[in-house]
Amino acid sequence: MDRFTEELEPGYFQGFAVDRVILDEKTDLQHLVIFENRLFGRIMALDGIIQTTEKDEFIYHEMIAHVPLMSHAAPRRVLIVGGGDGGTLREVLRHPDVEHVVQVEIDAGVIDTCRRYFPNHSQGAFDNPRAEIIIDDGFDYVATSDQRFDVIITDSTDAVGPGAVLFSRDYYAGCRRCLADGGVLVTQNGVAFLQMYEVRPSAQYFSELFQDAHFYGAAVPTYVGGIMLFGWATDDMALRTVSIDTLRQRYSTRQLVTRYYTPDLHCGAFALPQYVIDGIRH
Ligand code: AG3
Repeated sequence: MDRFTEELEPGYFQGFAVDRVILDEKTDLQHLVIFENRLFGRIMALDGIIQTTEKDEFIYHEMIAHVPLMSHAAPRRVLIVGGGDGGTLREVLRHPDVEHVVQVEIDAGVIDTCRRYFPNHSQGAFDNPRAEIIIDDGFDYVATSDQRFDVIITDSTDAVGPGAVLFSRDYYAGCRRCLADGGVLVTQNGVAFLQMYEVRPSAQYFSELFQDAHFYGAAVPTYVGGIMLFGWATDDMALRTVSIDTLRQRYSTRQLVTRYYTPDLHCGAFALPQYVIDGIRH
């Protein structure tokens, strides 16, 4: 293999030079490939779709974690569904108020492999005493758990394979029952321009189940095709409009150090292009 080609949507490709294949294996659930590229460092793909790279992972992980956690005045309990590379867990644990994080990942093979080949993603987070790792189906977990969380983050693959159920109405309803008062759900919702078919049903379900249903965006180079969207669902209308001064205050009190996220960007990320607004209108 001298070139890795990702074809997220038929008819449009992105390609990477493969400078070295590091791993090519089947986990119990998915086809996992890791290779080295001169621009992006190590890259991991699951079932042919790029999940994370060493160079640009900070954008996605900071935005999926800090937007909900900074919106919340005191996030103590956090649930991560998926996120087997550990990047989201690493960012969540930066918040000093966080006392307990439950991470439910369906594929133990992804965690084991990423601990070894992407140590800078987790940076020891899996061994943090505040973290509890459960190998299970996130769909079942939110349907049955008696735990309640201030923030729930779905750090999933796209809506194919084992991740598909994490885009269902029943899953979102499960998340809602696991949210504490004033809690918020944030989800990985795909690249807007290419995957509106993935965004639209989520928008519909969020609006049926939650008082405030919206999305925010970030530009992640390897999730090619324009901005990617994160879903936002909560019954607390105030969370999305926390003032920039409050965010700046929290940023400094919590002593966050980030490379993409800023309080200004946090506010701006909720401003969506008109084609997205039209696409999620119900
Ligand atoms: N999961 C997000 C994968 C996005 C897939 N690609 C796409 N839609 N272009 C990433 C997991 C990182 N922890």
